[in-house]
Amino acid sequence: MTQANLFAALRAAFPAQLDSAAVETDHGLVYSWRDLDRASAMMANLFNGLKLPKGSRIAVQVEKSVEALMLYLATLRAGYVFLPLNTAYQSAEIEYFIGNAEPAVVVCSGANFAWVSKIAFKAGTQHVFTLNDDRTGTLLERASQQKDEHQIAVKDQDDLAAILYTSGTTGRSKGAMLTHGNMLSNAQTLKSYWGWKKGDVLIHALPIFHVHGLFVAIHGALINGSKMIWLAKFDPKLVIAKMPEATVFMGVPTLYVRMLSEPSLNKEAVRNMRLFVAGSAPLLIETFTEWQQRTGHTILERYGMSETVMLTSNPYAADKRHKGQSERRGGTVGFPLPGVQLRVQGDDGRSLPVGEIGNIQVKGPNVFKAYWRMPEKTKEEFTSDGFFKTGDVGKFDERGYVTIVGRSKDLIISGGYNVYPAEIEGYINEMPGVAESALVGVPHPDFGEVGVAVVIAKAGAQLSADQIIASLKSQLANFKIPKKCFVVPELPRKTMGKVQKNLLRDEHKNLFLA
Ligand code: MCA
Ligand code: AMP
Repeated sequence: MTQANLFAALRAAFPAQLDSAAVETDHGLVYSWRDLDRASAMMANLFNGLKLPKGSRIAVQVEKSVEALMLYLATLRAGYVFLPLNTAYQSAEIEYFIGNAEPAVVVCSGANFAWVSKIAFKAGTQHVFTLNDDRTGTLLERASQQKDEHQIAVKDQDDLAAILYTSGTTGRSKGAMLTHGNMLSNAQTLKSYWGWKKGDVLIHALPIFHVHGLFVAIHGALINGSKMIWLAKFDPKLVIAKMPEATVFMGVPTLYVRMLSEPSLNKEAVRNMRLFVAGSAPLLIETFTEWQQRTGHTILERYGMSETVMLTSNPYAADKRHKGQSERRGGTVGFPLPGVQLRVQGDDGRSLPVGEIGNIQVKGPNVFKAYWRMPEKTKEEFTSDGFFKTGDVGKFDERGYVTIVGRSKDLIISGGYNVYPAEIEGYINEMPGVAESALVGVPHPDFGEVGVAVVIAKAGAQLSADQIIASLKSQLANFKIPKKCFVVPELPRKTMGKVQKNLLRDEHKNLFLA
């Protein structure tokens, strides 16, 4: 078997000068490439010493730190499966993920150890470690006793590297199983498509539990041997202040909106920057244009999913496949990446001509293997000829650019995080006195889109919108909480009884706009 471990490829790209800086933090700490290598080796040796079964999942819910990055690398290196979890998730959410994935190892922050370990041990997890963002925790204590050399586990390209949970329109979250081959092929494609070059420095300001921050940004820098300026949290002033030392930035649209509100964002601040990438949610044309005017840079928008990593991108330079076009067109997500097949189909399964709007389907080395332990769901989401149904709706234009015009899946993307109405409605419907509810996404100047809940009371019941929100807050991750809740006598319906969410969206569309 040839070595297809993603870590082996990343490690091979480390610069020869291992003592040079690989990561610099906002606290002034500098980690060398040798530090990344040694620490990931020590953690990998710790995991190997635990004699975990093949394919073991390592579930991680920790604050962002360089040690958390090392933990990700160690998991790949030792050949186990990384399962990142949003730090905002509360106990019911964590209980579901741990129960479903049955990880052999769970790593959490010391502050959450009591409740997380209880859930983990109940689910049969053998090992629970802690890792804090101040370089403390039992994971580091135990790893420090290990050897700092480690033989990278040999992996096939089809072997699992990570599971990313993503919700569906109905039912519980599904774990998208991504392989070493999925991620390596995507990282290599992006390295060349985005023109990564010697001397590039990335500002990393995204969370590291989703595809954008964990894969696109980290793999992009590491596979190019590029230094990262590592910010624990996004802070617009700090990012702008760091720009003169950097060349590449990646962010969800909200980050660009927030930076545009800073007077310090100007051409002088971005003088050394080479590339600004946006994705995870639609970038408004206003943001695209304002950014161009203020900085002289054209944001490169791309499109991806947890199940597929990156799918399309606006060109960085002339794209030979498309008559040498190099224009980054606002409002589009660019061309299918090299190696990715993307088609637009009608509901009847017919491939649609240029300009017609339909369902986006994709195929390629980047597309995930299956949903974790959900063969039926996996089957439903693929066509008979092997294309994955993205649930996004879009079109091609005559020049080959893809535009996403909407989604067939009931999903709200708020500040780059996905909120599934079905999940929130499920919680609201469980509350005493609630007959029914509907959650819709409406435009928001900061988050792009936010959820608004519309709730019907049972006959004779008195409901308070504030109490509904308070009750949700006690159970769910904060970004999922509707920004507004209305208790109303009835919901608009079609003749068949289906709630007309488009009418609710329309009714509330100006709620957060000036
Ligand atoms: C925070 N809040 C939010 C969100 N974030 N509300 C709605 N949507 C959000 N995204 C609320 C909190 O509930 C809280 O409300 C208040 O804002 C302050 O919380 P805090 O954590 O301090 O907020 P923040 O630090 O300002 O965070 C905003 C953020 C963050 C920086 C935009 O949401 C973020 O990092 N987003 C990026 C997500 C991301 O990486 N997505 C990539 C997914 P209260 O005070 O009422 O409790 S990967 C993906 O989609 C794919 C595949 C792709 O294509 O990339
Ligand atoms: P997830 O897999 O949960 O991270 O979310 C993936 C979804 O994010 C996609 O199916 C799209 O709906 C959306 N998405 C990602 N990038 C873009 C983009 N550039 N424009 C519009 N939607 C996007």
